[in-house]
Amino acid sequence: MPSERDPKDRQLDAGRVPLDDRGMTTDQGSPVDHTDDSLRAGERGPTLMEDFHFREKLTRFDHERIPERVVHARGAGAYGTFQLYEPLGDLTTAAFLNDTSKPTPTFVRFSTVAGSRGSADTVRDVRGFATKFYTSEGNFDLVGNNFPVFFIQDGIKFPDFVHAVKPEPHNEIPQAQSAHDTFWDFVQLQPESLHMIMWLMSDRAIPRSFRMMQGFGVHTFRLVNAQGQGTFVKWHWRPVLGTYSLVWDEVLRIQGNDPDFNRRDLWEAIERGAFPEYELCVQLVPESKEHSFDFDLLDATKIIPEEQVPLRPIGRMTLNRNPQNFFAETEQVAFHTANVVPGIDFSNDPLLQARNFSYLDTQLLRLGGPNFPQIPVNRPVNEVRNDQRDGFHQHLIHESRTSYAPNSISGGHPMATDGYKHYQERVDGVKIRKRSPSFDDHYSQATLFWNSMADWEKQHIVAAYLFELGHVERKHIKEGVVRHLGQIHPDLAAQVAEGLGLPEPPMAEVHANASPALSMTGQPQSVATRKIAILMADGTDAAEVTALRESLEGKGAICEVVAPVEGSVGGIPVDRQLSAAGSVLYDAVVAADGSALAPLGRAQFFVKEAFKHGKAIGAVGSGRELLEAAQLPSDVGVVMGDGIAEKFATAVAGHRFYERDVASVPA
Ligand code: HDD
Repeated sequence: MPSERDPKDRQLDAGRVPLDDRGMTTDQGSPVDHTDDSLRAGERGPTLMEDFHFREKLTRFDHERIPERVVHARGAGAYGTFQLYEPLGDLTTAAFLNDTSKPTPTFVRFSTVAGSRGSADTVRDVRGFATKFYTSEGNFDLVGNNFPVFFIQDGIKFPDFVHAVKPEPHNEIPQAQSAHDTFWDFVQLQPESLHMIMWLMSDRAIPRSFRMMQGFGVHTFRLVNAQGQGTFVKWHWRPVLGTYSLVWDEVLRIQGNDPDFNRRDLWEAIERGAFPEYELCVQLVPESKEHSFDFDLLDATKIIPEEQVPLRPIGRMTLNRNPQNFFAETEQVAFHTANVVPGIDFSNDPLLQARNFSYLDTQLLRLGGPNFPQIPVNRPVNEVRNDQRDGFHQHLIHESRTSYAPNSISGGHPMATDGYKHYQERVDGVKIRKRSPSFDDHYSQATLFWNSMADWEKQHIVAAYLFELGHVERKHIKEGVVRHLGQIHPDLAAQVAEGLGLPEPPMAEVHANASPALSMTGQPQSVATRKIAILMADGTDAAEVTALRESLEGKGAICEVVAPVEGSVGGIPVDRQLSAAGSVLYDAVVAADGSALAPLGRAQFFVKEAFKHGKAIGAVGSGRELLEAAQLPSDVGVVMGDGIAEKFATAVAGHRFYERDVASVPA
């Protein structure tokens, strides 16, 4: 727990129900003496209507569910704090971006987009990264994703896009997958989606952890200073641990081993005190430079390359507290792009404008009426005072005898005072249902993305296209997508066409520009919070294992002993039984025994699978025999012998050895 409780945490106390030893009551507070049998006429007779406890209990149960979010239904949340580095008064009046003396409380919800509430975490999908800042001037919601661009340019296409990616309407198949006909039909007919699709086919779509992914506000927003001067801004979250991903084959297996993989990882890290941290950065564009790019700042399918406008770090968020009740907090939290504070404003991005309608609208349905801002997780920390009244689930008792303005009876209160001022932008235009020609280029930045990838990233992108289009039944859809790939890059198009057994499409002449910041190579490296399985069995040299383990744990790694039988091995407690553990739940493996484990197919598979997924593998003592039995070649990231502690730690910190040739490894 953080040493000092923040204002949001203290405010939540009013809604908290501590567990104590007082007796059970009904919802009306009447004591209950028996809850296991309904009231009936005779031991074998019918249940009586009079049994109010029975009726209340069943009714409450029947009404437990609320509609899941139409997108981003599956998510996990955490509270945190945001600490500003230096006042930004030259750019914005926002109080929380000017006051460095105290941190701003936050709540973050991470999510997948397409799947239902109970779907697996590790699917190929965009991840939501929504942050509520509880500022002294009200809530500011930064409702972002882990990709900096989006599928469509105008929010009026959002229902079409979501209908296409969701399970197909006749049989509700497939769950939480984009690998099906309707999604790719939408893509081939809507080329504005192609840049986003490049991100979706990359490993960015399968993050190792919510703690190891970036976040983006996507749209161009506006900061406004005290002089009323505007500056365009793009918001970025940068994870302190670096941006890392899983590999596709691993993802498929994690879904069975632990469908809650990302949610559990976040929860456990916070419980352990390894608080996830993200740096908030901004890209700033003066209004005078609005038209100095070869794309439109209002087009949400485009990035501003970091090499063109560098990121300026402005503060750091630390997630330090898990919610106490999933439904009350994580399910009921309600984000809205239009929740802004003075000094932060919108741009005319048509996607953002649509969102500014949609989020409030959806919360009214999902949370059952207009009083959802009173739900504890949604309440701003500053007091709410206005003439809004009544509605379902009103919790407040307004004492004022008036609820209109102006009034003379209540002294005119509450009075509109100095507050949010919309940016003074001159707007002039004819009513027209048409996109600006500056939104027309759908290929250049998809090419930029491809050009910026390392070889292993390109291979993974090709493999992803083949997996996805391999699940598409209609040939004309595959052909349509491949035609677009010919406009993105001939190398990409040729490989995908070949894999699908299709002729090469017409190839465009493409540019060779790259933005190195788009590649996931060169991330900060650390062993901290990496999960390592130590495979042991009776006969393991416990002293050698203990020395390695202490060294790794000293660097912040999490080691778990995996053994064929629960209990302990050589006095070291076993954390997980081999038959209940998959290598895919770990970042790296140490084989610490050979004689007992080498004959076991499951142990051999464990190390072989880890090898296939590019993970660091260490061997101590007779552990080498297990690697031999699994026929593992000596390769990069397979370490043993003298100085293993340091060598292995360096290998684990490197995340994955993508350069290994694993195509023929049969795990
Ligand atoms: Fe959205 C939820 C992010 C476009 C309409 N969106 C939602 C969430 C995130 C995003 C992170 C989950 C919030 C939570 O955890 O509760 N959405 C984005 C981003 C977009 C985007 C980064 C593009 C840049 N969204 C978008 C458009 C529309 C919506 C264009 C509609 C016009 N989004 C919604 C929604 C949701 C939602 C239907 C579902 C549940 C909710 O809002 O609270 O209103």
